[in-house]
Amino acid sequence: MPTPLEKWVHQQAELTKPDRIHWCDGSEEEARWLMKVGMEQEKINGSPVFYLLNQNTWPHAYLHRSHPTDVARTEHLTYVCHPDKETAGPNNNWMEPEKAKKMLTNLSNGCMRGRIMYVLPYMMGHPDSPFAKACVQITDISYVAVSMRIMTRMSKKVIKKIGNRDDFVKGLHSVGDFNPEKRFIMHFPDEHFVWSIGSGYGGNALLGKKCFSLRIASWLGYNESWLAEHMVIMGIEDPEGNITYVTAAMPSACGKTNLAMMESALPGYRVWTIGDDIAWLNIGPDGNLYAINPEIGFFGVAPGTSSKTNPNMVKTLKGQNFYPTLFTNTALNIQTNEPWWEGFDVPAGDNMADWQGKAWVPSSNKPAAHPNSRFTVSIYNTPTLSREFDNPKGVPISAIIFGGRRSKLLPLVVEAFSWQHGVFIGTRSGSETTAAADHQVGVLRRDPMAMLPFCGYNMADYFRHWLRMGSKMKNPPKIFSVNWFRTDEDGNFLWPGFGENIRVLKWIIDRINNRAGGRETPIGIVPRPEDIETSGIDISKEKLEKLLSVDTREWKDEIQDIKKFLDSFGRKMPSEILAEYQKLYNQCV
Ligand code: SAT
Ligand code: MN
Repeated sequence: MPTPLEKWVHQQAELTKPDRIHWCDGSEEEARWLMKVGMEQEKINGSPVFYLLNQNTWPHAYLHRSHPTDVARTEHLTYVCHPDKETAGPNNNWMEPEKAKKMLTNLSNGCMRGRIMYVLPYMMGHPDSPFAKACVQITDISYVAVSMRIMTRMSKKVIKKIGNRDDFVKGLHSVGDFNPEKRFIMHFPDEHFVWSIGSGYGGNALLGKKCFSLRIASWLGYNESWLAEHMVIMGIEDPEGNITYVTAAMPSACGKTNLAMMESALPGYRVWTIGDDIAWLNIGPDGNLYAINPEIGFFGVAPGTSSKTNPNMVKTLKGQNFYPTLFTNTALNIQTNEPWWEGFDVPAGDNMADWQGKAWVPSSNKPAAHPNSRFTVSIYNTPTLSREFDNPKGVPISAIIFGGRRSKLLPLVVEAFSWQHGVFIGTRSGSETTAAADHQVGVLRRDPMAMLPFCGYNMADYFRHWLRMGSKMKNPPKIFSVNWFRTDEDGNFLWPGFGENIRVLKWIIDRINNRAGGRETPIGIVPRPEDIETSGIDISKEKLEKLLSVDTREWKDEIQDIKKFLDSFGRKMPSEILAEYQKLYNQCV
């Protein structure tokens, strides 16, 4: 008798018609074979899937060039197919599930002809963790199979674990013909199923990542009393050796990965990395909140990564573990056969190829690496990896931080008055756009909890779920907001950022331990200049005062904009959030 898993794989093969099926076991030998298939057999746009890079300077590194139209997540083609539109909410594209499946069945008919179907059994979370989930993804390209092996715990043991069960997490992926017109990323939350066609890019194709671990997992969390969040998890060690664990949610281009691996500028303090993208948060038997990172790799943005901005990531990328390290759409120094991107440690060479493999010179007025070029690398290479990383129970969380890029208005750091006030801060948080993405620069986009593109159900219900979670915990974490990006009148950053951010984290952990002062303002508790450790840093008192100032007159426009945003979720918006809004309004207007 075939198992439900075997039956499911067989059905997908009947539809997609691959030349053959390969069940992956996650071994090193298999990874070597996958790289070979990608270098010698499979093609994208007539070119190989992988190129071997300089193995002396970049051990186990390979370059991948995507299809030129396939360089980022495609949010407008991403759907969450709940039975009714209201459950998906105004924050998601929605299609009636049967209609979506009919359309995808047509697009998938024969889409794997001439290709290998890879069956990838993997866990999100440590296999011994009560919070881990057994998953299987099907794909038809070596790049995705290898990337999943780096990002998740892929092993044939998962097949045993699934056994005769039918409720495993399912993902069906095909690159199709890379046609952006026929590209869809469809989620069926009640079936734990993601169906994706037409793209090989990270979040569109590595279905364990944003698709399952955030969109579908957030829906599971809503129904099962836990949270799936777009958050960094890190431990902060103080000079006495105590480690405080915190999570932080930030939209892209706010330095989330750099924060997770920060090299502290304050002597005696260290940051330990647990995750840079996704946190699953569960209430433990002791009533405290615990976090696990369901992933085991980084899928990070290359441009701007250097020994100055993130020395630990550079060490990670050059690490010796056997897990191939992939560079996607970076430039290539043809002379040295090394990857290169804007902002890296060394200048561009004389003989360069851009991300599409075309000749490039520094005077070309386009960047050589794609602005969203990426690396995929094992977290086990990280010099700052926390020793709790593989702890199946996770780490106890003492603070939750919401970050954003705001040139005005928001102080360097604010502590919420309460859990409810903190949820309001998360709800109204957002970030100004940067030049890295191709939209207008400096426009504020609200992105509650940095989850707007990733919440797999109605966000008003999600806010209610957050409020409910707070009341279930014995000691809910304190909630903070941070903003490293406040500028002066001339547009210069007031705060040096990077390793100096530890000074802000120090205030946060001192607040948790009742060791630091602060002053009450209408928007929360803000440190006074003397509450921030400034030994060994050259920052004027005026600058620090400006960084920590709250001017209620400036908040008038902001308050109107917050109201407009809250209203966009309609009558489902929880009254507790509206009450917090009203308090802010009364104090500022
Ligand atoms: O594609 S990912 O979601 O993994 C990365 C990103 O585009 O934000
Ligand atoms: Mn992310």
